[in-house]
Amino acid sequence: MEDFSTWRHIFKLDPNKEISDEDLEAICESGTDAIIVGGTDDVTLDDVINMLARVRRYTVPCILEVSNIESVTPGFDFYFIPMVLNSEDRKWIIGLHQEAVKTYGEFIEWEELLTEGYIMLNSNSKAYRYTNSIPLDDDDVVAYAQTAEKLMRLPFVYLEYSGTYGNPDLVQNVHEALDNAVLIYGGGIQTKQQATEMAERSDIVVVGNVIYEDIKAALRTVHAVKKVNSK
Ligand code: 1GP
Repeated sequence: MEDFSTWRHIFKLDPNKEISDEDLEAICESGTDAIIVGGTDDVTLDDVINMLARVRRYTVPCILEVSNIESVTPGFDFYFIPMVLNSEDRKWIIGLHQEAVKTYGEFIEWEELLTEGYIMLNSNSKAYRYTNSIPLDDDDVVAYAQTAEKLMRLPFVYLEYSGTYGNPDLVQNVHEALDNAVLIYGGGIQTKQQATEMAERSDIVVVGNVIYEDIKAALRTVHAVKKVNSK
């Protein structure tokens, strides 16, 4: 099994968005540690299967970040299961999870599942609104991260700024507050400098949107992250 504790950089591909074979090859062969296939809404089984088949031409580990039960398919290396810790709606914290276990429990390969304690931090993002997330002050964020690690013993804490660049000081504070959980930072990374700054303050940096806006800039984030020693 892949040792995700050594991962530093992940590209997130939206199964809903178009990407050319050439760009996909560049992403998969970039030296990134893994590819996450994931989106917010409108993720369909067809699109997920299509993306899996295309990424599987390369050796890079491929993860499905599960956003709905209907689009789950076998064949990924891991399944990341988000629990949105600052959602107001129990469905996003534990509800859909319980439903999925009830329906598909006997088919689940438990060791392939890894839970992410998601903390939504960009109130303008689709994911934040979609999951009925609520605003937090910095102390709340640190406490949620520690709750995820210490009480829930989740392997990942995910600071999700999707679509906007986050607050490096807050990311650093969260990182310092965690002992065991792997801290994932995602959101708004468009330059090498941003990638470096967040890599210095987290364990894994996730790069998404810029893949579709500026592929060369996206590829440059890999080296920027890899050369940083964190913690
Ligand atoms: C989204 O955290 C990821 O879930 C990455 O964010 O798309 O803004 O890079 P961006």
